[in-house]
Amino acid sequence: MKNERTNHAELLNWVKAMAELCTPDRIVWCDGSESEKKRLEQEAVGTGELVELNQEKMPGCFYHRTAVNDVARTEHLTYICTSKQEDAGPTNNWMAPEEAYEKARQLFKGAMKGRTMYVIPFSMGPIGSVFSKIGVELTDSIYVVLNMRIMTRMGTAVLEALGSKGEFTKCLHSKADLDIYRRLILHFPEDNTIWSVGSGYGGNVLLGKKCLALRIASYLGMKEGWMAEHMLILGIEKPNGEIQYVAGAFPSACGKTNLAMLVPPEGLKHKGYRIWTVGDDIAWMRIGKDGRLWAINPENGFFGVLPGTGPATNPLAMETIKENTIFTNVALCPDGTVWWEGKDDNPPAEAIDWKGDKWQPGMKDKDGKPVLAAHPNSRFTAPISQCPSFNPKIHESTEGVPISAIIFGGRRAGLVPLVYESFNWRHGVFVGSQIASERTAAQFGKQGEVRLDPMAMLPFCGYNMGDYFKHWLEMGKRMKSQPKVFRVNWFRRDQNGKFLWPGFGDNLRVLEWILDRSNGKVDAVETPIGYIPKPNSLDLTGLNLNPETLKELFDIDPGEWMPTFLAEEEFLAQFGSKLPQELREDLEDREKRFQAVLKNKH
Ligand code: TSX
Ligand code: MN
Repeated sequence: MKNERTNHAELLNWVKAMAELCTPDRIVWCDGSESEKKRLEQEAVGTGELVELNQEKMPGCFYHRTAVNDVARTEHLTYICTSKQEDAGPTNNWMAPEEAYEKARQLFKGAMKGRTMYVIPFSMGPIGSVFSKIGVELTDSIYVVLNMRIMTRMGTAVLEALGSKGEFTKCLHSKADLDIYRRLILHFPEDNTIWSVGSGYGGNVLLGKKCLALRIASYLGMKEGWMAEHMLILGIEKPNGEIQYVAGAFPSACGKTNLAMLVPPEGLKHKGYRIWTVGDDIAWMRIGKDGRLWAINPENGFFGVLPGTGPATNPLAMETIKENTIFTNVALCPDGTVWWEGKDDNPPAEAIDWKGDKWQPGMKDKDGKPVLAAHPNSRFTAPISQCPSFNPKIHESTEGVPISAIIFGGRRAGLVPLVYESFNWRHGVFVGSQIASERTAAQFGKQGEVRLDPMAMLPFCGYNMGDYFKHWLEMGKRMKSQPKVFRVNWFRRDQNGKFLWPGFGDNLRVLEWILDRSNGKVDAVETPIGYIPKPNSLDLTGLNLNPETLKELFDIDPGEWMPTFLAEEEFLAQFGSKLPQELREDLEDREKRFQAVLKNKH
């Protein structure tokens, strides 16, 4: 195959082989240019794949609907394909590579007939940074090309950086016939390859994101001595210009994007903090020459959930999505704008819902349940540069930013206090392994059920999680100075189900304590689970929080904690000999600390 854009023989051979398998009518190499974008948008509008939104009110914005059975990541169809099943571990679906390739080959065979195969060269991270990884995605979806163009650095510059011999992740995607029974999301870490077929939903098809930047990257990180984590990164700048950075892992539906775009609350305005949004989903972290942990956001945009996003919950997101944004699975209004639950209190009098049906406010289905205008997992795709708290210097920095603190969170109505600090890095790994979240109404399954999701990585770790915990412990040993590790819970409730903490911008009060602890500026109270703030250490200026509420927020009840230990022990036990001894000991040590508390009470 001859090509004027690249002389990378392996890349050219691979594109040729995949085209022979998928038999597209033509192959188009994407250059990332503005004219290419316009051309693809118009073509997709012509076929109905995209709807052009009201260009006066929403310049550069487009609308897309997925198939109704293709609205979220399909974890049961997602596989880690390593030669040994043990390397995928007990928490991943596993298939032997040869079997997986063979199964998928049947699905890819001729799947692009009558279609165009787009070749998308992309970089996760700034082109040329030691952090960065290059991928090439082949797809028959213009929606994928236009989304990848927002979510990654994409185009000719990437091919130039790749040169004639550079390494890249081979990403193959076809919508095929969008049949859920003919859908597979396959990862081949040993071949640096991803095959995704039968889906058009973002998390399954924007292969740079969850598939490459988390599953494949976590595997590469384990081999190469760095970390790929499901974390937001934010910078907190003080009036003296000093910025400190925090990375945070939260399971879905905990408001990670909201936290990444935090707006300081009125009561703290006088302190003059400025927040920089570095990333809202993924952090790649390496140990710097100074022995500290440094991080980048490998992405170039946001793929965020829309329902619940409005001026009150996330004003910066609302600014970010004013233009050049792709809206997926929300409601389409007659004036060519879009609406979703939580956008504002003015739903359109009539609209077309995410399924393509006529919709009116107050509509009920046959079971009497409200008909939603937007799917609960409807999304925006928007360039990170449009976020008011975006900082181009940080974003393009090839060194990344130094991480002062890592926070783990979850949605818990009880048990977990507003914030606590682990005793040390090793204990922080143990605390991260306990991360769990309650299902919300928006998720499939029983509401309120608590599911363990260590480091919020359960669906995204591309290898055995027992080895993953070991990798965390080893990274800690290699650092000269480790970030302090915290756990937070914005979602604690009182007996009447009322949230005890105002959350949102007021979370800065917690971040402030976290940084004070990291800087050794404030003492804390030791408890059996870690350190909590002294009664007057949190700045609650302007909050009107009553002392009883504050007490409840930090209550640590052995009668509530101790019955949760068994589920954690069972979860960790499934890793067998892969579970690091340190975590076994930390389980025992915690038990002993609680026993001691009980003894002192009597
Ligand atoms: O994102 C959230 N955060 C983090 C923000 C920086 N949410 C939304 C979760 C769904 C994605 C929150 N919801 C947070 C939070 O800190 N806290 C809560 C719970 C809550 C909801 C409403 C109120 C208080 C707490 N208050 C009123 O409604 C007035
Ligand atoms: Mn995520």
